[in-house]
Amino acid sequence: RVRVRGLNIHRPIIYGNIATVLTPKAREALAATLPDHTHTWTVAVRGAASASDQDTVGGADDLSHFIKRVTFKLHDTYPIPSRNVDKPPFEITETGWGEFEIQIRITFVPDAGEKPITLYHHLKLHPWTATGDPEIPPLDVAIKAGPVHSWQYDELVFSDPFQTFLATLTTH
Ligand code: SLL
Repeated sequence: RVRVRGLNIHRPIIYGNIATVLTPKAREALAATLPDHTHTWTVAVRGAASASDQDTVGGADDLSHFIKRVTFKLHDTYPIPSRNVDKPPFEITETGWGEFEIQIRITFVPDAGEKPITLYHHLKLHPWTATGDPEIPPLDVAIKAGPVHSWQYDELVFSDPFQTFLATLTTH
């Protein structure tokens, strides 16, 4: 296994969440089992390639050629809080009532010879208010504000990559 010394190869990603207030119908459906749930949300890791690249099937947004698994560790109030996703889209959709820190562990393909990395994302459900008021806005205010997005940009850096792994990265 030959390493290409002195080379850093970067892959841009975004990770974070979108959250929306449950519709009255969705709340009704959950009323018997999870009456306190107010929001639906999706936490995800995605490639941050340009929009035009993302239109290409299997193009630059496909992280699966170097990511083997993403493990999302949710709050302990969730059944089976540790959730593995082994193929794109690397995301989990859930419902809930509260914000918490999500641990996102990225495991790379064996060929990469890279240790897993861990990212942290604060699940955001409630919209920012103009006043910066820390109070949770009432649901009718949140509905008017629309979906909440909270995303962070990062770059995965592979240093001195194995030759075969470099070939995998650069041919995708
Ligand atoms: C808080 N520290 O108190 C946080 C905890 C936990 C969120 C938030 C539902 C889990 C379930 C859920 O939204 N948990 O019952 O399925 O705000």
